[in-house]
Amino acid sequence: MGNRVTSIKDVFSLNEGAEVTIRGWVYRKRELKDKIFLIVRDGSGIIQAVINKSEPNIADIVSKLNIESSLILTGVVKKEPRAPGGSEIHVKRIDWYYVGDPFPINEDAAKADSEYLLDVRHLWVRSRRMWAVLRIRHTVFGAIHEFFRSRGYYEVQGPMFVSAAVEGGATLFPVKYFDREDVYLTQSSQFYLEVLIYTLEKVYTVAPSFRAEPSRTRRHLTEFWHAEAEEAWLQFDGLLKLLEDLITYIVNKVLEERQDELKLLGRDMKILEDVKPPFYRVSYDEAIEILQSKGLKIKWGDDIGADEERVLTLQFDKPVLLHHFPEQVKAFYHRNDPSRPETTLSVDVLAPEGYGEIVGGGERIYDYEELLGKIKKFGLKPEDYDWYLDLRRYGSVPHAGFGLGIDRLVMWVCGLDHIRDAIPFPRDIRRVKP
Ligand code: NSS
Repeated sequence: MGNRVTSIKDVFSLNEGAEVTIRGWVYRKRELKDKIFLIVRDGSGIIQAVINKSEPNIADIVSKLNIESSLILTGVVKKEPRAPGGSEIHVKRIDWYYVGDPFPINEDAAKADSEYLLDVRHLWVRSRRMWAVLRIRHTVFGAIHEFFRSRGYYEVQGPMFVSAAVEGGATLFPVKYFDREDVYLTQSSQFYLEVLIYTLEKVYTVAPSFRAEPSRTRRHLTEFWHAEAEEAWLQFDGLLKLLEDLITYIVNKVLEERQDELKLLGRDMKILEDVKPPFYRVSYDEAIEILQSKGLKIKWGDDIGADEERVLTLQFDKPVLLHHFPEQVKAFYHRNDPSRPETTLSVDVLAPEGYGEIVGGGERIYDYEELLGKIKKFGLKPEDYDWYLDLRRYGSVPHAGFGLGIDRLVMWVCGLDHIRDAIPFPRDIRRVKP
């Protein structure tokens, strides 16, 4: 194992005749009369390795190898236009190997059975598709941090154990917390970010959020990754621009770093290339009109759910800023628009192509009496929100913020059908394993 090892992706820039050592896993194996072809993968890519059966000591080992057996091999680079990537390795030596059991996933058969692939997720992550998604996801997380840090936001952390709902009681997860009965997993770090703007002004966090979502859908997890930001003095227009800039930044970063992965997933790149400010701005009122004109039974005051978002966003080739929702469809903390108090200074970002909501945000109520009144109007208990109300008692300022569902964003950027393929270990009502 002492030889210098080359990453597979770097082999393609070597000249014909160079000797290389690579290490990885058998991705495909094809045996002919006089040769064995292996496709070997490592963390960086795949390459074809050719074993000549006239070298029995090598061929004997290789014929024992299964899909996903691990190995280290040394050989000579040869240019071969028919091989993936244009080069292959003619194997001179197997330096180390681990045969293991026959791999239980037959990729082609498995595609039809998504439940099976979830059962063997700990093995399915080795597939080319998951490899591509995970690399894109890595770039998305990195881009989020770069964006906020380059604009002077401080990264902060809120607790995961909390004692009150941010987004309504229906999806709260109770936790067995010693002898207490009022402890839950957090639905959002928003209220803690609101606390922290009074010391740092501009804050963000990237953390899990939890929702007891009672049904399995294409876009709901019970545990999802949430990028949230909050900013003192930020008002509605500034918030909309911030969202356009953030999403544009992330998508550009993926286009810059992850062309190969997007191609492997068959993603329509044109849609991503067109993601630039300004996004479409559609008011709730306009959305209701569009939906009614499409024949949907919906009236002013109804919530716009997944089905409606799908109809709406199939009309658009760029993200949509859907704004000014009625008071009754948005959480209590949203500030009512002073010029039209039955609506709120709220915004959802909808991804195009039918994907729908990826962000929820808005201006927050900063006046003490106004917030207390709304808590009561929504039938909530002021004592559950005592410290949140306190923020309005000491030097309150106008402020705004949002939460971006990172798994939903990854799902859209990758063009996936289901959110559970956007995260390595998805959690839903039925599944907490592997
Ligand atoms: O409920 S949200 O719309 N808004 C909030 O939680 C605010 N408290 C965030 C804030 O302003 N700081 O959720 C925000 C986003 C939403 O747009 C989705 O993209 C995502 O979080 N989200 C989810 N993703 C996956 N699965 C589930 N169940 C889920 N729920 C929300």
